[in-house]
Amino acid sequence: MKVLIVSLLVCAMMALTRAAAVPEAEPGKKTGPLVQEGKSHIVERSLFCPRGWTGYKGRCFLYVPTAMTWAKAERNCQSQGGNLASVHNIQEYHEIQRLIVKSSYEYKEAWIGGSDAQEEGTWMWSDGSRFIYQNWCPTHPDNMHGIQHCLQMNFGDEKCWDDCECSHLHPFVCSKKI
Ligand SMILES: [Ca+2]
Ligand SMILES: [Ca+2]
Repeated sequence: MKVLIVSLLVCAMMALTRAAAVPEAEPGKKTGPLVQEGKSHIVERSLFCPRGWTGYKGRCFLYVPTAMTWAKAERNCQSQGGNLASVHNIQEYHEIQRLIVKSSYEYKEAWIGGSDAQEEGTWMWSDGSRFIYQNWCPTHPDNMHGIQHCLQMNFGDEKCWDDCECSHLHPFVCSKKI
């Protein structure tokens, strides 16, 4: 009897796990291909991002290796339905770093969406989200020569954030909501 109950429980758990792995289809909404069992949550969300973008916790990210000014980079992201990426915790930052390393095989300096160009010292994200999490390098932001208003990531040995002249040319990372 005990064996029967245990095997019934195992069956029920397997059925529940299977149900959780397959996203529910919403009527009228195009769904991505079915997710194979064992694939991670991250991969599952990528199915809902445009080709080439990587899904992470409700947003899609794209590393663009072409070097541009901060403003041109922001416009480029906008033309693809997004903005330069905002970052809200260390996990997201590491995920973006992984994207860059995967493409360029190094921790390349890159633009993300932080800027204090509107008012010195008041940092904002270009996607309108609140600027709370910060990963500045020691002694930065320093607004050197009074003209550093754009946020480059992967700076220095610690691969942290630096405020930099917005006219510098860097590759960049876009993000948009799924
Ligand atoms: Ca500044
Ligand atoms: Ca600086």
